[in-house]
Amino acid sequence: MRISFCCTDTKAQPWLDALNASFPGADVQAWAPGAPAADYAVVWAPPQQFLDEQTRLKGIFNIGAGVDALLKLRLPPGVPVVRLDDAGMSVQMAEYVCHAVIRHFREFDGYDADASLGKWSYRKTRLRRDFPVGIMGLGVLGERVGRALAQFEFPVMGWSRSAKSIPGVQCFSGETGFSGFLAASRFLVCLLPLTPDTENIMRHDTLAQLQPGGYVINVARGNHLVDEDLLALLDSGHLAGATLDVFRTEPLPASHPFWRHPKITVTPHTSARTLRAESIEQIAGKIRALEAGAPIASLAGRIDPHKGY
Ligand code: NDP
Ligand code: OXD
Repeated sequence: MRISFCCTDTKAQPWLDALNASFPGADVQAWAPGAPAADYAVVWAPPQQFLDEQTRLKGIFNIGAGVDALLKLRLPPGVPVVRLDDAGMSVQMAEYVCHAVIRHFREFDGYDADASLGKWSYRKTRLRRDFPVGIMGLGVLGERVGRALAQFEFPVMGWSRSAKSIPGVQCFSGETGFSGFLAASRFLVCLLPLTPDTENIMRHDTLAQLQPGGYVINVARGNHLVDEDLLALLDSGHLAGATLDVFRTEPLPASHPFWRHPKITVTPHTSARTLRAESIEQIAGKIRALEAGAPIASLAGRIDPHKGY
């Protein structure tokens, strides 16, 4: 069995060592142009040439949850694409989003500013019911975030393509449910995959439907958000702030206004990192299952190319 590793912006050696340890006797290689075709590919944003050279792949394993970069490429026909299915990401995402929601709700930014002046002063208490949180995307990550926020007793709303039932989360679905979902939300958390249907979904006319004093948390992809529309709504006062982890261009260019905006917190695409040990364990388990004859349909995390996620 040959496994080819082709991951942009990722140090290959630790992954190769771990894959070799999982499959003693297999031929595990970092891809270089012209390398022999592999049975399985472990990828992150590979070049088109890598895919064009693969003539016998049985599976493509993406070492992230989002497959938007991969699905832009011409994939070998009929080869299943499998994403990471949690693999330690959902708890990180829950931490990140709960932290951002609580920091804004409890005005910890303001307390930090006061503390830097040596000032001991209280802010008015706020009511959770005035800060309902809407989560776009109720998949592996969105559902975990919703359950975590519900533990803190925030009113939590969720929106997905198909109808769902999640304890502690008021669920909306489909295009018909979207306006009601936005109008019921003050915080808006984006955990959608990037597809033609979801690109630019956070724009002036949608963000304007959030409750006054709205707060945007984008942890999905930069292309979900129209940057200028966010800035305009922050400057008009309709939105109170934003925490942004993902951007149209990454790294976020030094000249981008998000870096210096007083109401925007920027983090460098770090809300839920790929954890190597958990990811290899998951991928290796799926390769073993396929080699043992398991039907591809039985693998969790399989991408539906028609849906784009
Ligand atoms: P999933 O595929 O498990 O869930 C996607 C959710 O979005 C589903 O609930 C789906 O609905 C919903 N959805 C998709 N299209 C639409 C639509 N047109 N209208 C309404 N709802 C829609 O993805 P994950 O939860 O694992 O991950 C979400 C995204 O988070 C990833 O695609 C990736 O881009 C991003 N991400 C970011 C990270 C970071 O560090 N910033 C780390 C990991 C992921 P339904 O359930 O009905 O299909
Ligand atoms: C992912 C990511 O999709 O890191 O996993 O953004």
